[in-house]
Amino acid sequence: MSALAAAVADTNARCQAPLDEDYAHLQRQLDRRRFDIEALVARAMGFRVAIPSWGVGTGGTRFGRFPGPGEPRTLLEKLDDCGVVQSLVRITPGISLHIPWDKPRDSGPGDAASIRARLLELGLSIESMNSNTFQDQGSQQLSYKFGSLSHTDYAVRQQAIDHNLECLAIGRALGASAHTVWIGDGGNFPGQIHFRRSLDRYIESLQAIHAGLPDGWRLFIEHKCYEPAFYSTVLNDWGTSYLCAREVGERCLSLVDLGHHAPNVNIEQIVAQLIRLRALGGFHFNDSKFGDDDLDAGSIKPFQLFLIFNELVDAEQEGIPGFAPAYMLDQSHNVTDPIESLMTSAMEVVRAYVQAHLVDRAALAEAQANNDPMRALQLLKAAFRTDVSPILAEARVREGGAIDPVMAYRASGYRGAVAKARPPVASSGSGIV
Ligand SMILES: [Mn+2]
Repeated sequence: MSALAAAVADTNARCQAPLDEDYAHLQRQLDRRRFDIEALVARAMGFRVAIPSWGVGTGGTRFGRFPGPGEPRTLLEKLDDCGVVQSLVRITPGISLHIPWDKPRDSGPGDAASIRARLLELGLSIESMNSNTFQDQGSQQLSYKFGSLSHTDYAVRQQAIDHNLECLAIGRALGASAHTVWIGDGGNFPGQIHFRRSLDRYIESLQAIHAGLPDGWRLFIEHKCYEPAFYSTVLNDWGTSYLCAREVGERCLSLVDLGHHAPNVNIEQIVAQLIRLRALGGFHFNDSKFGDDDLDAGSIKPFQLFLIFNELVDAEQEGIPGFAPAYMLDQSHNVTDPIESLMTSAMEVVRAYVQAHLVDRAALAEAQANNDPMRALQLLKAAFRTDVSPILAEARVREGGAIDPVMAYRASGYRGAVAKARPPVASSGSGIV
């Protein structure tokens, strides 16, 4: 038995009796409220949120980066860490890759065949690809300093398009089915960029990428209100994203990264509007206090996360045609063990999903019809205040995971073991997009 499996068995044995007690109590409470706890366990077991390959390394800010011990140095090592997350929480089998950081080698360890074999061994799969035209890579001819897909120079735009097409080819070889484009294009000075023409060029470049999409793939475009450009950003908000997606093509959809909005923006309403417009492609979950996208999902504003899932579950239960958003974490781990942050965040996301199933939707519809805001809020709060932890733990146990993933992970000694096997490297291809 591996150290990890032994730690799961050992910690689960210690946590089982308290879990049984809490589960039985919650079952009585939910019976009274006419919710079927078994159905909720099934929902929790069926939930999926993908892990970004760059999330298993320490992130950083523009001021610095403080690497932790045992950081993965290669894609195979990143997959090993993702495998640890999945083996403990059991809802994260999907991985999102970043090119060029995760570009497979041409042959030998780290080539496409060895990556596919490792994925199979770990019970993981590649879900989506991410391009990178917000940095210059050593091998490229032209610089993205003044933009990529919207650059004024056709040759730079073509280089960025070719890079995205290469991501599609790599993703196809690894079994992915979606491609996400986030660009850093924008301006720092009034007058620097012709707003209308830069949008024209952006859309035209995306059309070329859309035309290269393999069968069955979806193209997600990710907006962000600022950073790295601080005066203007080409794809700055969800409305622009929606309108661009419509012009780009029918398989182009909007992706919502929670941290890519100005403070206090009503993200749950944006989510509902994109669902109404049949344009919601997916999510990058994280949390933020100011204007960043770096904090762990659910760590600052768990009620906001719940309200977002309230909209998603409402749409799911209504059976809206074509509603199939892709869920992924996208956050930067600067002061924690990335594996612990990813596990905790995945659990916060599924927590919000399960809590949203506890909204009495018939009563909510009645409160809305009667213009009774206090009753409406009470119904949402009743769901949000319910501690569904026993449901989540039960779902993990039934899938072979850990009742307390962080406790099991620490007991396994995994980080100490990989710290010995993986000496630090200067650059690990991690960060935030
Ligand atoms: Mn993102």
